[in-house]
Amino acid sequence: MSTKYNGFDTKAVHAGDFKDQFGSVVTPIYQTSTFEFENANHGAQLFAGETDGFIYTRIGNPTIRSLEEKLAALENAKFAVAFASGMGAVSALYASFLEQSDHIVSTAAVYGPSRGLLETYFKSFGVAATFIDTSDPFAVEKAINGNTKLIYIETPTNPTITLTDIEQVAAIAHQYGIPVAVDNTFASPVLQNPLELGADIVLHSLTKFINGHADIVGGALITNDEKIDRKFRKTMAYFGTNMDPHQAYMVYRGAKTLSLRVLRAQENALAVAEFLENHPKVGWVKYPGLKSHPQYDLARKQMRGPGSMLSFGIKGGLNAGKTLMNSVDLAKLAVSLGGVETLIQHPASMTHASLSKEAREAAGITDDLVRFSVGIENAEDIIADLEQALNKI
Ligand code: LCS
Repeated sequence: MSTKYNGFDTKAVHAGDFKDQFGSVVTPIYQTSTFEFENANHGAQLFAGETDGFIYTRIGNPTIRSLEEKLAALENAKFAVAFASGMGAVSALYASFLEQSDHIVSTAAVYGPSRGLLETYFKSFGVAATFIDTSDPFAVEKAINGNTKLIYIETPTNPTITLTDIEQVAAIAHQYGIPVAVDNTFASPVLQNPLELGADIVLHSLTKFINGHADIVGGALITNDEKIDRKFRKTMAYFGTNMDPHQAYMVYRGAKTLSLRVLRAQENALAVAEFLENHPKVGWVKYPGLKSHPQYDLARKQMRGPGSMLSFGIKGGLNAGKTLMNSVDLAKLAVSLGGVETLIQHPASMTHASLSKEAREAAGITDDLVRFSVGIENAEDIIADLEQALNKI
């Protein structure tokens, strides 16, 4: 594709495509673990990095490269590395930046395992971590010490839907020469591009919006910095957290409709959030598209839309929430998010159960919090389902 066509949807459909000898319109799955060298010299040149090409699928593969090019294009970035899962990307991010005695500052309400990994394995390797409410940029500055090597924020957070001002955190971090990585999974590149707001690295769980069909897991790290990209690729190859070609093909295919899905789900989410906010059995609703969200203005500043993830609390706490989750019919009681189907789950007993109750409460993950990932079904059906389930409480 010529670089003169630069619209988001054009890139979603075409970026990463290449012409093969048969004129395939769709990027094929190169289902091969290894690649034949033309001769001994060619093999040596590939290993020395003196010529472009493929050696072995753990290190690189044409289908995976196509996906990486598409992902980089969607974040207006130069480089992307695809991983076996979002957690594969998270672990490669940590392993690329953190050595013994180093320190990381992160959002208290990050995805549970992103925090759990630091509190277990990386702690035992001698890496210290401070978890704070990064929605207060000054708290970030206070948490920085002489050993801080990475600031890792998630915005909006899973599941508290709290925002962090990426521009402000990046400005503070860069005064101390510290890189900033942003988990952009909840917003997707349709609604937010952290690199353009000053971040150095973007992380995605591709399992969510980018693939969008709840049929594959995957992850990515995206950057404009070639040295950082090389580090990620090396970490991926050593740890073996690479994606496989079939997985890459699936994500490549799903990503073509990314903005159609995200915008439709967002339209539905606003209708659902308004319905919930006006329902007498609902205690509170957290959705960046509602004026009641404490960071409504920040959402308008750094996001192109509020997305389709929301959390809410039912009056009557966990038991009432359990009745709701057991009574929904159209919405599925399942973890994960960002797919075409509406999902409901309870973070305190599911996705964030690995955190202590104190850590959960400090991060705002209360026992009554229900997380709702709004799909692309008809809004009136999603609302009718919630209404009948709320009537059972
Ligand atoms: N980052 C965020 C914000 C996530 O929500 C998840 C997964 C990950 C990273 C990890 O990605 P994965 O390895 O699963 O591709 N979030 C999940 C959730 O909320 N429910 O199930 C998985």
